[in-house]
Parts: sequence; structure tokens; C-alpha cells
Amino acid sequence: MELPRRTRGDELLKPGEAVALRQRLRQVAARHDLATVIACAFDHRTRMLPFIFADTHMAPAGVRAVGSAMVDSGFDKTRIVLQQWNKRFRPSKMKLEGRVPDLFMVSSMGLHSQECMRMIADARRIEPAHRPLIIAGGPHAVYQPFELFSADPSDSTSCDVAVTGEEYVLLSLLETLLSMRGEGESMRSTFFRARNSGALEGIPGLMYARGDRDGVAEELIDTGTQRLVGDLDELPDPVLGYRLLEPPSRLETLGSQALAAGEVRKLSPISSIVLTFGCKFACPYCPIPAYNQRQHRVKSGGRIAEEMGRLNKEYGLKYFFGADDNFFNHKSRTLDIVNTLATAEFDGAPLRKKVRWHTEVTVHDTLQMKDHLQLIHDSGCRALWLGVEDMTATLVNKGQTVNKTTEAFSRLRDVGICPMPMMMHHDTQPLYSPGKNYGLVNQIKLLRKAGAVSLQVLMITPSAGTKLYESTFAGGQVFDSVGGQKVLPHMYDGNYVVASLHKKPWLKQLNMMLGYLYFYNPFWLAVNLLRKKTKVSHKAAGMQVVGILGVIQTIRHTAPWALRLMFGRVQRLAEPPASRVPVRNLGAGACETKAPTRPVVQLSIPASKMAATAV
Ligand code: B12
Ligand code: SF4
Repeated sequence: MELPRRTRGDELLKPGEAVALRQRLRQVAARHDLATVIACAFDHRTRMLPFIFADTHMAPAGVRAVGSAMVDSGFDKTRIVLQQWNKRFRPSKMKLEGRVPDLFMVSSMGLHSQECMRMIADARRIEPAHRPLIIAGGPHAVYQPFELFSADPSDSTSCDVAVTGEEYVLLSLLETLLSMRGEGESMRSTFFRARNSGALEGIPGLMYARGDRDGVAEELIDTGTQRLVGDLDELPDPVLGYRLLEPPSRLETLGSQALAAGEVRKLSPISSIVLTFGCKFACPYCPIPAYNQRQHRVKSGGRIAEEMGRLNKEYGLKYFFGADDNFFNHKSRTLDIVNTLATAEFDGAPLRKKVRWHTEVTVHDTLQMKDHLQLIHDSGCRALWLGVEDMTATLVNKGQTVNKTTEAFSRLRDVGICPMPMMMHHDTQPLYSPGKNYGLVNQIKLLRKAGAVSLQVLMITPSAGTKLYESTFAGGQVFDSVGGQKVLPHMYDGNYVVASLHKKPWLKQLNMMLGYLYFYNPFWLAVNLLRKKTKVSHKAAGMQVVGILGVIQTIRHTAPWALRLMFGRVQRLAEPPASRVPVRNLGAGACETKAPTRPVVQLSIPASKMAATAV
């Protein structure tokens, strides 16, 4: 099921609301002197293609945005810990400037949720009188907040509150809590008083538990869908967040100082940056349009230029990755941004000479922009990731065809922008189809000919918050365990076959490995090194090196799973994960009240008996 949308016309905050909230908080911040640790959950088992390098060399924008919002609201005593760099970090041992923080926040994607829960469990080891208020956020909290609460009396691993929205929701929560906080009172105690008095019910975008036992939910309160910041120029300055990063270490504790500005570029050479949010398409396997309540939100070109310039000046950051869903979504808005970037100056020098940026777009919109690609290159863009999915549009039709994809790729290459295709493998797609463009290898060959510089091949996998999510489970496609091994959250990354009706699901796993090997290998590395030099050919050779290393990691991680799929018995789920306790929904845009759901029912069908049906 997709995330619910607020009433039409009420999806966005009023202009200026986000800025005004931070101004109000700044007036009370000094009095409260909050210390905050924000952790980013990261499961190291996810380290493989397609993001083997980017995953640890790009300090995530989500935790940095939350950190920037805290600092911009006057709460300077804030530290960001990335599990990517601090694998052994133990919240139970954290001290910031000599004291246990008032707030412990944790951000997680669904696939990192085991690590997220491990950190929450560890933070709960701090005795209640000193324990920080535990706040969870990020994509996992947005799409499946109930998973952050325990309903099991023998296990009290729950956050205190999940923020199912963006910075504004968190800051609204803090404003309410600080307005009620007594002298010297802990934030956790204030939170419980606020919750019990009903003071949090008017803040859309929260989920919290009720029950007699701390950490064990008997009921969950969902305050409804957040209002979104419409004008992204109102977001806090991202420069602030980079000052808060914990330096990498093997220790369980925090260091005395945050990472020095001069070290940021070495550890996080790519900077993810918010440019736009939202996408006009409605792919049934994608949660993004519903998350954005069908809104397209943009930052102005001037603000983007200013941010890039300052991030470059303060930290030496040169490479930016737009956190866009579809940067070319709206032609005139895109042109406004790129025109500004192409002509912007920073400290008296053209910005386009100092920075390079990359982002995600669609094939369809690239062709709409075909007359402006040179301008886009001149504004600093050097690579675009395109959701090609299946070039024949059999899996999903976003207006892509073999000819259109080929045209888009060659036009991008001509102006010096690397086309980076993202493909989706699925049950009905064979490895090779003689004389047709349908097979995986046939399409990879076409993409390579068209000029693809890198490749992503992922198996279509159910994603929470999408139209297809529930029906994929109901259709018996989703595996619960294979050969006795449970499918764990970190395996929902598209690299593992965890949902399929193919009678030999191991073939799908093998196909992905072969697809990667067909694209990334020493032969193509040599070809790329030797072939005629073009604007992007050296980048293709570089990507081959990264890709070959990535393939080794990918095969190492996924080959044992392929063997299980071959020989093991597949147990299937009949329902997606759901809250085990009733969820009471308040406020606009909240889903209908759910009754307690039944425990997950499993279908047990030997893999050999499954029909080779399409997804
Ligand atoms: C850039 C990006 C990446 C980059 C960079 C990741 C990084 N290290 O920074 C790369 C390319 C590496 C990547 C990889 C993957 N990604 Co990605 N990625 C994105 C993307 C497009 C933007 C993320 C971003 O920077 N947003 C901007 C920041 C500011 O927003 P945010 O992270 O949502 O944070 C806001 C709120 O969530 C909230 N918040 C966040 N944390 C916290 C914490 C607290 C305490 C609070 C209160 C609030 C809060 O406040 C923030 C500010 O508004 C999103 C889609 C999107 N538009 O958000 C997908 C997305 C995050 N990715 C997703 C996925 C699935 C993946 C992959 C698994 C894809 C794959 N199959 O390989 C891999 C995972 C790799 C790995 N090992 O982790 C999913 C996650 C879905 C989920 N339910 O968890 C998303 C949401 C896309 C989608 N399908 O909807 N990704
Ligand atoms: S085009 Fe991309 S971002 Fe847009 S709905 Fe489809 S998958 Fe999602």
C-alpha cells in the first residue's frame, strides 16, 4: 500500500513555516543546552554492487540534514555517527562533552534495520534515569514505523518515538517538548508527560507507543501524514551538518572532537545534495511519488550554486550527487537550475570549473531535454543514472524503447555526460533470447553499444509503500526462508532473489551474476583503455575497475544464496510485515485504523513445484 496523502491543497507547509520554527527554537535553545547523538544505521553485509564505493564514501544526506536542522535551531552540541565508519559504536557507552546525551536519534533504511534495532537495544541498556529520549527516523521509519516498536513482553527493544517525516516534524516535536520541560527534567521524562497529556497528537508525522510497560507497545498512535516543505530553499544549510561527523574509529565510544573540516573530503569525497524531490511517473514498484504526496519540490538554482560553492570552499568537496528522484521531471524548472549553475560565480570564479555533479533521471525526460544537454554538461553535470529497467518495457512501461534508450545514451555521450543505466531483472526475462532484445545479456549488449559507462542489475524486489507490495506477498512470491535460512532485512536490496515465482529461482540469481560478469571484466577494461579516446572513455575504464572489484564482492555474497535456492526448500510468506498491535490513527492523511493483524502465515511450496509465472 502507498503512503496516504493529505487532503488536496494541504500537503505542503505554508511558505516560511519551516524557517520560522527554527527561529523560535533558537530563542529557547541556550536555556535547554541539549546534547544530541544522531546515528546512521548501516549493515556491512550490504557492501556489494552497484554501490560498493558510494555506500561508504558518501556521508548520507539524511543524518546530515537532521544535524544541520539541530545546529540551525541553536543546538550545536550534536554529533553524527555513521556505522559505515564506526562499526563498533555502542550507544550505551556514548558521552558527548562528558555527558550522556539528552537525545539519541537513529536513522535507517529498511535494509539496515537490524543494525538500527541493535543500536536501539543497546541505548536502552542505559539506566532509565539517565537514558536519552530515543528517536528513530529515515526511510524505515517513514514506510514501516511499527517495526521500530516491540509488542513482545519478553523484549522491550522499542524506540520512544518514530518520526515518519522530515526535519520539520522532528523540530515540531522538540518545540512541544521544550515548551513543557521542567527545570533539569530529562527529555525522556518530558516526552512521556507530553505523550500522556495528548500534546503530541497535533504533530503530524509521529508514531509512538502506549502501554503499561516501557518498551512494550500495547497500542501505537499514528499522528498522520506529515506536511512537506514545499520550497526547498527553506531547508537548513547543509554546510552545518558536515561539521558534526564523528571521525572513523574502531572504538565503541565517541571521540572528543568531530571530524576536522580538512578531513571531510578524504573520507566522503562525494557529497549527496538535495536539489529536487518527486517524480511525475507512477511506477507500481516505487514508493517515491506517494511519499512526496505527488508534489514536485525544488531548490532554486541560486541556492544550489551557493551550497555547492560553500561546500567546496569549506570542505574542498568537488563531486556532488543529487538526491533527486527524477531531476528532469519538470523541464522549465530543470532549465532554471542548470542555467543558473552554468553561469554562477563563486568567490569570483565560475562555479562550473570547481564542481561536478551527477544525479538520477529517466530516459523519457532525457529525450525531452535533448536540445539542452550541452547546457546541462556546461553546468557541471558529468554522469546521469537512468532507470532503464527493461528496455522492451515488458516489466514496466515508462515510455522507454530500445531506440529511445539508444538515442538518449548516444546524445548524452556526445556532450560528455556518462549514461549509467539501472536495469531490473524479473521472472520472465531469460538470460539470453536468440534474435530478440528481450534477454538480460541481449539488453546489456545493447546498452554497452549505446555507450553505458556503468551497469546496475537488480532483481525486482517488493518495497514497502508501493502499490505492488501487498499483492506480491498475497501472490506467494515472497520468500520467508530458503533451505532453513531466514530472509533477513539486509537481503531486500535487489541483489538477492527473495521474491519469485520462477520454478528455478537460482537461475535468476545466476543471471544477475552473469549479467555483471558480461559487463564488468578484464576484456572490456582493456577495450576501454585501448579504444579511441572520447570525452567519457577514460571514465568507462575507471568504472570497469570498480565494477570488477564489485563483482567479486557481489558473487562472494550472493553465490551461497544461489546454492540455497538450488537445493533448499523455499518457504513463502502470505502477508507483508504488519503491526502486531492496534494502530490508532489521528489527524489528516492517516490510514484507516487497523485491527491487530494475524501472525504471518506461511505457504510451503517446494521450489520445484512453482510455476514460472510473471511478476
Ligand atoms: C541518494 C540515494 C542513495 C545513494 C546514497 C546513499 C547515501 N549513502 O547517502 C546510493 C546510490 C548509494 C543509494 C543506495 C541505495 N539505496 Co538509496 N536512495 C537515495 C535517494 C535517491 C536520496 C537519499 C537522500 O540523500 N535523500 C535526501 C535526504 C535529506 O533525505 P532522507 O534521507 O530521506 O532524510 C530525511 C528524512 O527521511 C528524515 N530523516 C532521515 N533520517 C532521520 C533520522 C531521524 C532521527 C529523524 C527524526 C528524521 C530522519 O529527515 C531527513 C531530512 O528531511 C533516496 C530516495 C529519496 N529521494 O530520498 C533513495 C533511497 C533512500 N534508497 C533506497 C534504497 C532501497 C537503496 C538501495 C538498497 C538500492 C539498491 N538496491 O542497491 C541502496 C542501498 C545501499 C546501501 N548499502 O546502503 C530506498 C530506501 C527504501 C527503504 N524503505 O529503506 C530509497 C528511499 C529509494 C526508494 N526506493 O524509495 N541510495
Ligand atoms: S520513474 Fe523512477 S522515481 Fe519515478 S516513479 Fe518510476 S521508479 Fe519511481
